Amino acid sequence: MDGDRHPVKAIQDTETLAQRNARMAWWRAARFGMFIHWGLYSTLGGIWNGKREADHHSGEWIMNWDKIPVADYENLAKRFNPTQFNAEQWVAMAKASGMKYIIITAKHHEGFAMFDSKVNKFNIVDATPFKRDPLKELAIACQKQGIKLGFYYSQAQDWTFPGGAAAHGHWDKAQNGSFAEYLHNKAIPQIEELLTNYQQWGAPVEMWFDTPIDMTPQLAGEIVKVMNKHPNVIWDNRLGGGYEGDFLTPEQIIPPHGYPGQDWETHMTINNTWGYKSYDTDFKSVKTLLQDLIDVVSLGGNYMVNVGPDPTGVIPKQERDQLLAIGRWLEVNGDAIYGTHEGPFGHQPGCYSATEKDWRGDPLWVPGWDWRATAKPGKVYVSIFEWPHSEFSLPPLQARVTKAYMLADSRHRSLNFTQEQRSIKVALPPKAPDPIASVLVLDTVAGD
Ligand code: FHN
Repeated sequence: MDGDRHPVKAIQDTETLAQRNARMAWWRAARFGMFIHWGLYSTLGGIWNGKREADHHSGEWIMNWDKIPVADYENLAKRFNPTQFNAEQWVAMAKASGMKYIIITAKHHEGFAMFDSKVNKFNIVDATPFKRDPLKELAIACQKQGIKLGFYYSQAQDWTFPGGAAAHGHWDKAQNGSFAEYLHNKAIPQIEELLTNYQQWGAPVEMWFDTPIDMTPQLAGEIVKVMNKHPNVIWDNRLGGGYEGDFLTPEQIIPPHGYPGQDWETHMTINNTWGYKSYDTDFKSVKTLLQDLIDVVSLGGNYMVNVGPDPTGVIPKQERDQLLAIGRWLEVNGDAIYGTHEGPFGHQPGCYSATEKDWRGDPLWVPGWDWRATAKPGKVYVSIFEWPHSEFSLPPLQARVTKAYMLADSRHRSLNFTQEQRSIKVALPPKAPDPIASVLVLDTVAGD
């Protein structure tokens, strides 16, 4: 922590380890969350003036890519009427998918507030025919269904309010203004609204800041002052101004070795966009999503998968189907994920050999383990991706294994195993219980 350099000390600068562990406990146990990017951009679905955004352009950036004038963009609000939105259904879907928390965009870079804001009229209640506050409805539904709710807030970029930052620069004179005034007159008061208006329903548990363009230590410190009034609300590492927040945020990647000793969360799109694009059907398979979840948790991180609801308020069916399939796996195998941490064997991702070459002379691809391990006291969970045709062997373990069984076997029947100094060998059943990931459990006691 570089708390000495901060003009305003953040909770992370002053708390004890025990306090930090208590603050982070729910988040570390949760392991799997849902990101929701939903805003005015959803009404465009990636198409402006009949032209599709490039495949690598994310839907929520359409205003910036197409340099849409502020007045034209603001007009979109008049036709944003997501009458199919049903908070209960969204939350039930997240829950059935095994997700323990939801982070939704309260305001993305476009500057449109998806909540009832008294600070600025460019919001879903005042500027649209919909007139409802989805964040309030979600907060109520989340509380009822036992899911945690947090808010994404684009603190620096704001493409419709004068002075808001814009990556690649402003393109409309309506955007000209002072960044500090934008922060004082819009961002900070809206963050305060978000932190106080939903408290009665237990929200938010987390603030997710992003793209800290122009955030000086001084200006970030002003937001920290507000966050300090809500010490249990955790926040990510993208506030800016040198503040590290509570957790790292690898985006669209799984760091090959995790970040040992630190809290981190990989967040990932389900197709190639965060905000809805009507024509992006390049969805990741259930196998990829599920094995990524297991991979991330085996490295000690959280995994947050994004959905992009459409302008009517519906989460696209394919997104729902993929996630619900993961939920079905978690129903059987959730013990291998929730409340676990990285496994005891380290990690061996596939890589190109530094020394060996293939027949063409290119570096040889050395496959990593086709299993991943997670652990909690007295248990090691080995999620096997490729069912071995011969004996299954694991690296040595200091702890003594007392029993081996498949998690999917409701009777937890013991499997034969041997534990030697150099390896553990387990006689697995002939057929994999699951086509994507079958969990072998090792019960352990401290080694002699
Ligand atoms: O610009 C945003 C992007 O739209 C999206 O919200 C992602 C999620 O992490 N964050 C920014 C890019 O890093």
